[in-house]
Amino acid sequence: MQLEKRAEIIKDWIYTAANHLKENMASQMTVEEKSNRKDLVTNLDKETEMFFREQIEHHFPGEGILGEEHMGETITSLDGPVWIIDPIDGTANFVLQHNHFAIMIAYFEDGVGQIGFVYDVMADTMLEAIKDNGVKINGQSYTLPFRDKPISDGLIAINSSLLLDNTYHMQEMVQEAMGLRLYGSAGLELISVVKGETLGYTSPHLQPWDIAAGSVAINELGLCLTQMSGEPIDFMNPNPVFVGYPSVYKRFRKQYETYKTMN
Ligand code: 2AM
Ligand code: CA
Ligand code: CA
Ligand code: CA
Repeated sequence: MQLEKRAEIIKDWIYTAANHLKENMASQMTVEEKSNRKDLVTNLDKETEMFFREQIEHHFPGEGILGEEHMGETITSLDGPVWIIDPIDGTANFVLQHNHFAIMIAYFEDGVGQIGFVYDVMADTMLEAIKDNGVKINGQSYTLPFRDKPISDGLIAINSSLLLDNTYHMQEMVQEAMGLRLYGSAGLELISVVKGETLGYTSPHLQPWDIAAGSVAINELGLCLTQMSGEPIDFMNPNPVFVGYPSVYKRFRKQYETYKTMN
């Protein structure tokens, strides 16, 4: 099936799932802790992942699925067709704010991102990317507002643990930038970079489902995204990540290379 056709099907699933979340988040939410009291999951995260898995198994039987909440079989390699799902990105925001969370779905073939959707549910912003076919926001073709800007001319986002521990002296990046913004959802951070609202984002431990969908848009637009070391993202394991416009990405990398042996 053509990627464009697949993308239309995925978009329908996402709107259906988003309506379910909006209808149920005020009254039907139960919250559990995962690894610690700040790492949450709700029944709605699990139901949403189950919904996507059922749709994939029905429409695309036999294709691999990697989902954050592990609601079914998982994959052992990225060979062939693979779906990477984050049913709710920004679960803490979902629980505490009922706002500022995203649904993210990526479709990969042999380890290469083909389709990526990041949907900011409450803002109703649908970021859609298809490899070699560009990026759309809410159905409109999207191009970057500028090719590049230095860190001194814009805002940046840094994961709060990197900032609090001042890992790689990351606070220096905040001093150089116009300011700091933290959204609490990797997906919304990536939308913000795509729109040019922030120039870069870094986080020490992003899972494949945190970046798979956004990576398709980032690549398509020619923005920079790698592990902190400069190695390509590993979509089977957690990654320390730098993403951004070229100058800010290079500035992050320089900071990392300067201070990596001191942390
Ligand atoms: P999540 O809400 O899907 O778990 C919050 O800073 C961002 O980091 C969110 O995108 C969140 O995704 C992600 N994240 C990854 N691992 C996390 C963890 N162990 N605890 C909380 N957030 C995590
Ligand atoms: Ca989570
Ligand atoms: Ca996530
Ligand atoms: Ca999640």
